[in-house]
Amino acid sequence: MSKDIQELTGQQVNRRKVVGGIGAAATLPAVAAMAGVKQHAVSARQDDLPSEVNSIISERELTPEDVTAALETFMPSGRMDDYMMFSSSGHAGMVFAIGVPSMRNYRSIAVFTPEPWQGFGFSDESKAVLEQGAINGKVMHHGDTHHPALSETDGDYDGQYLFINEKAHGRIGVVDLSDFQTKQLVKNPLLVSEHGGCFVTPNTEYVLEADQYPGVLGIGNYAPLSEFEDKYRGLCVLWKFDRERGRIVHEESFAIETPPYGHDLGDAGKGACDGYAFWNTFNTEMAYGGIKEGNPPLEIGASQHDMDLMTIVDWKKAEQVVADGKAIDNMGMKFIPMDVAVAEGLMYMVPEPKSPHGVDVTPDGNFIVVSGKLDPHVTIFSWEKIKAAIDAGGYETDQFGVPVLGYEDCLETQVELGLGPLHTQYDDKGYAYTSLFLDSAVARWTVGEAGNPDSWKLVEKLPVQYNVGHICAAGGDTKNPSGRYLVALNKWSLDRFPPVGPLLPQNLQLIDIREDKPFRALYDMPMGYGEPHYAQMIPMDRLETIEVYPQEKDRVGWDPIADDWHPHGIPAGQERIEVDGTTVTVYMTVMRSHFTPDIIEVTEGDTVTMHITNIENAIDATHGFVLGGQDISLSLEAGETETVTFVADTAGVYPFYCTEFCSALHIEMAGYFLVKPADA
Ligand code: CUK
Ligand code: CUA
Repeated sequence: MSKDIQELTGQQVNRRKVVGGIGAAATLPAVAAMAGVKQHAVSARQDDLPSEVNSIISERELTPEDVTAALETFMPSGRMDDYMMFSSSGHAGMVFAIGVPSMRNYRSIAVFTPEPWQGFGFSDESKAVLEQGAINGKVMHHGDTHHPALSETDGDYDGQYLFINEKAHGRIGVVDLSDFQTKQLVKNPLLVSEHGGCFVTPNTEYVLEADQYPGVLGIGNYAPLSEFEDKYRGLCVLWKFDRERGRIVHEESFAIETPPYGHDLGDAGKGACDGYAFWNTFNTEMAYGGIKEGNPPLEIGASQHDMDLMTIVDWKKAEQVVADGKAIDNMGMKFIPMDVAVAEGLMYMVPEPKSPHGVDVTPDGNFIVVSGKLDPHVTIFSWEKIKAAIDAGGYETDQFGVPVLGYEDCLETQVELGLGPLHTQYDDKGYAYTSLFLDSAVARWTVGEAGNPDSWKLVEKLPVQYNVGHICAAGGDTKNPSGRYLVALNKWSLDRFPPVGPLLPQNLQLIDIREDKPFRALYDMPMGYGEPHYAQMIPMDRLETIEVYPQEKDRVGWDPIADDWHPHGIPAGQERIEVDGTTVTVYMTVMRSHFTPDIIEVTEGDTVTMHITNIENAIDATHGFVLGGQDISLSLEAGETETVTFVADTAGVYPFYCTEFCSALHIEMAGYFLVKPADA
């Protein structure tokens, strides 16, 4: 390790150049201003740094690459990251908000599952959100989140909303990014599980998803597997988003019936192909397993054909078909039957290499890039050619009568990248990046020009650790990606981290994709939740969040889920307990460091409703409320009102207390909930 620290750390070199340029008499703040860093960042005595840094370098046996990677990702306390990445949490049904490049997890956002710190799923208001996602009346306590989708305006992330799909139950969650709060779940009534989503149209007119495994449409409807071809069907779903209200409108959403093929990932058209949506379709063999019945296992049965089919939906035309009253009602969902979709010319298919996974439209919308898990190429379709093939007419059809365009007619070119290509993202330098699951690598390749096959080229590959699924670049699926960082979301992490038993973390790796810098991994972020699948990254300055909930003179108590004043929010002085027979209603306020009232006495068997308002207006003045034995854990942010309703079913003495260390007297922020025996 003889390398001089000045060669190792660009920042250090810069700073010294600045010092030299302005003379030795420069003050530290002046140096800091010229170097573009905050004053606190240079408050250490500069002369001490090199030897101290050198000793850390030799102690830890760091290479020059390690040191620059450390500096690239280091955020001094109080310094903001450049980007926020919203990652799926996987089975936990949440979203994580992670800073890039520091790769620190700033927030979890409960979406599909109860989460005690946020109090999500414990208040009446948030329980009602979880109930929106109930299946057959049952509220689910897990959710398999896959694909977060940021809302877009004119094809760019606008920082207003985040949607995320849930594969196990075919649900979409709507998160408001002004307060990072889940406001709504929607459940498709036609199928239990879904996958091909969510992604948004360029102005977030619709949030799109599709089935993964076909079924009998209409949850609860039955047909044996022997009637798979006749009775089972797939779906492409367009959920209408009302941006003013910030909610999906079920009544204006619709589903399009498809053959019983599996759909995998999809993408909305933009630019040249705005108005269309694309879904990969696998298992055109319509295999359904049956190992004991003498059939091949599903994965073999579903891989017989050399080609599967990409589904193309003209959603603007579909919207018109619905407006013209040609959709029918199916279990409360507007529904375009397959024959109507074909007759109206809003659904087409194109053959594609078998077992496709990801489909990703290029930033300009001129090309559609498809990756097949069993094909070492990415296959690039030309939108111009697809459009020409659609306009030409005279189609072949599949056995369900859906038009199938000619593969060669639509193909632009193929690029051989390696084994197991899955998902593609783009940057602003004309590169595409594709994850290679089997190679455990990320490929960088050039997005070329129409009619010039030589312009499409593999540039380089970077090993990642290991078994990469999705990758995420800033704005990587938008019209305007930005090209500094890429995150690989890896499934396996053996040999990366200390032993934690047989269930290992997932590994998110931060990769430098600047053109003039080595293409390399900068940081490993183990994630003790799985499996995250996909993430989207937005410049930090596009997020505009509130700091406390709205308050007015004499008015306090906001319901974040209703986005309105809570009907039972109260200011200080109006706290009370109302008793009406066996019904007890408590109007409580909280502020540092007490609950008012702090003694509540009821009779065994009473139904108790508590409306609790945090009357603080200081940033970060959150109080918690737990009441043992009743499964109650609330998080009350400044200005918020929440309600809990329960039956005081067991006599006894139950302390309640605040769960956030809110003040020096936080431990004393407590009260007694007394339940008198009914016969006392
Ligand atoms: S699927 Cu998971 S790695 Cu749901 Cu996006 Cu490809
Ligand atoms: Cu309020 Cu601790």
